[in-house]
Amino acid sequence: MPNLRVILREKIPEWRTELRELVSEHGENTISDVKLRQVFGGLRGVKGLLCNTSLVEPEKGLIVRGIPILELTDKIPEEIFYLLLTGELPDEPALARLQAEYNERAEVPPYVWDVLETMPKNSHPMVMFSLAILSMQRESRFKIAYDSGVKKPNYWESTLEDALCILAKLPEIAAGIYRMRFNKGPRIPRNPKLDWGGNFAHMLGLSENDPVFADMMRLYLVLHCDHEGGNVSAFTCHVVNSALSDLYYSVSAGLNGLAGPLHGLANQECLKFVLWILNRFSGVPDDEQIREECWETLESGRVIPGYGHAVLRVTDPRFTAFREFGLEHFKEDEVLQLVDKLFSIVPGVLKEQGKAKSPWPNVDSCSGALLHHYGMNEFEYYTVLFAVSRTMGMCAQAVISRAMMEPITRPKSVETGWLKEQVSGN
Ligand code: AMX
Repeated sequence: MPNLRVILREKIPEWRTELRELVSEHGENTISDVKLRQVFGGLRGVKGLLCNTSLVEPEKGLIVRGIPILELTDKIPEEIFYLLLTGELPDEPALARLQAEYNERAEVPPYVWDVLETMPKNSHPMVMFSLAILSMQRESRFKIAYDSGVKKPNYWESTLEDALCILAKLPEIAAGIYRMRFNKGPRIPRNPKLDWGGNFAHMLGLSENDPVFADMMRLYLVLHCDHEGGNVSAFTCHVVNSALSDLYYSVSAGLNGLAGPLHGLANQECLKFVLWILNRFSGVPDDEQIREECWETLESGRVIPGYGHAVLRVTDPRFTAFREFGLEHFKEDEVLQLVDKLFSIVPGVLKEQGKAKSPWPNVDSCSGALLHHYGMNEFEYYTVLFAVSRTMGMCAQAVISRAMMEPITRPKSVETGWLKEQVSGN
């Protein structure tokens, strides 16, 4: 059976040659200018990072290894991880092999549960998730390999091993946190016959009454897999891993960034906003009432959650995929109906306000409505679902960075005085 390592061992030398030739022939070419305002603007638009796993086109959205995300919605997460890593979708034997590799590594060390159980009962689920991953750092194969003197060209192999070990355990850890933190009863054992996403749905304990929940979970895990290299979580993971801190350190660090309200935590804010409106009007309000509600939010200095994006300038195709899933399976759901109404009203309001560069919905605008429909009402948990999925992207990016033998990340910072000097002649 083909194996990820074999495929990567074939591809990596070609990728290295391509990059080496590019740098040796054109290393001194300028490929990006930096405007002074970008220094104060979160480096938005500054092109200085390499990432081949995915691309976010302002007018098209997420493209994974050349394939638009809307063409991947029938795939399962394992296929996506394979695609992120290798640039190809796996055939059936390769997929079976990857699933077998996950199964071999799925057992969560008992001390992880001990760590989680001693945490304060009101700890945020993202803290628990990040800490659970960090607590397993002693398992790192990269650390062992590095300490035993493995050479730089081979770092990617033990990084891949760490990636597989982490990913294999995430569904059980994440589901265990859900059940522990929200008093859902004992943990549900893993079923090795199920796929990664199906198992996660099963261990959460929400799929028994409706098998469509597992399909929704697979879709969720596929849609959130990666979003190029410069977003907060991916970039954080990249920087930490570039210091050769292993993936347990780096993924945990990346997830701490994902936990921010402007990044992955936004999905919990979105559903709160929708439920708050529903509660206030005892149902779905009319268009005028929604418009007023949006203006009230803006005038009080708050953002409308689920709208706007740092890169995208169109409706996020991932929003489209979730909306279509919801409309296909439960179009009578009030929460979904309100999400849909907001979609027809918020962009007009944001355009009229004129601040947001994109008035269109992002992925978080709809995902909560789907989770809520299936009885997952614990908003605080939503970012953990995002995190399970996004770990695929962070891990794939790290394996490739190590394969490309990238050095430690260290951009140059400057002082305000230097900036003044630069512009003083203009
Ligand atoms: N509601 C109100 N104002 C908004 C807005 C929104 N949804 N989106 C952007 N703006 C405002 C910004 O706050 C900023 O105002 P300021 O000049 O007073 O600070 C101005 O418009 C310009 O911002 P921008 O360049 O369009 O966006 P950005 O790249 O700085 O930020 C994002 C992008 C996503 C943080 C922002 O659109 C936002 O806060 N949206 C709401 C929260 C959200 O949905 N986050 C999820 C993002 C996706 C993810 O990572 N999960």
